[in-house]
Amino acid sequence: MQVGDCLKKIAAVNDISGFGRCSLTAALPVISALGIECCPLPTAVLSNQTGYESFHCVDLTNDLSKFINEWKKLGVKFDGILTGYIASATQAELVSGFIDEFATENTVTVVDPVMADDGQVYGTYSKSLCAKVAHLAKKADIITPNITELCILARHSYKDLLMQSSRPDYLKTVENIARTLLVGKVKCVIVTGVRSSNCICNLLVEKDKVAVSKSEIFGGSYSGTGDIFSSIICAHAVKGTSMVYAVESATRFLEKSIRDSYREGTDRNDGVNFQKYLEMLTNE
Ligand code: PXL
Repeated sequence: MQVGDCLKKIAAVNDISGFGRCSLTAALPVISALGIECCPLPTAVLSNQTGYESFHCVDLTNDLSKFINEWKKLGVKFDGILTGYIASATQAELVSGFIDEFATENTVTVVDPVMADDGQVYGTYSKSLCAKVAHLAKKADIITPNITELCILARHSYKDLLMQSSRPDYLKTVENIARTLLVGKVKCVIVTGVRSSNCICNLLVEKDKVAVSKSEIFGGSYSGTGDIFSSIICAHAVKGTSMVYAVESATRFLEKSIRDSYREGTDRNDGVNFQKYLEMLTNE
């Protein structure tokens, strides 16, 4: 490292949940393992993520601007901004303002439009919050929706899309839907968890590029995998790594973590055993 070089920084706007290995409990170790400082801007504090039968949530909407104001006083700059779970529609507006204020032309903004999974909108996401998240996604350089979130953002029927999932041109159909989101600032759409012919794919779609990273399927979906994925993507984007490599790296890391959790019989709500594999990221 040259004198004057300092560690790059990502502002991670997300909740912190005591259990579920998602949001900030995933972003902090993963981004740090990739050699980047992760600065958390917490949107809420939860006993555990909302997929469990019961949870307690302290919504930090009323404190968010105070945190942001202190960061303004510090004069901090970020190489990346990564957003995830948002606790209220008002908060989505504050996060949007945060991006306006802190994203310079050299900042990579990654919006993970957390809203839904497996065709179901999360219980804590109202219609107006989903609309605000869709608006926030327009401010990103990179977005990382799962299939359900892709359908919400592109106003496409999830049911219709799922009915086509056994067709040979399914990935092409998903690609075409993702392409409709390449507007304005958005240069890259990465659709996660696309099930196609006995494997699960992450599909990278850019103006002149498409790439697929395939992975074996182990069980159903696990909490936090989207957060681990977007954290790896944001860290690599900040490092200037090619997105094709970044998606492949995130896919391999998650495949190992998910396989380990599946073999152990981990409950889906508890997230995946990613801790054992962080070394894969520190060596990158
Ligand atoms: O991983 C997405 C996520 C993040 N944060 C909280 C959640 C979820 C998904 O359920 O409940 C609190």
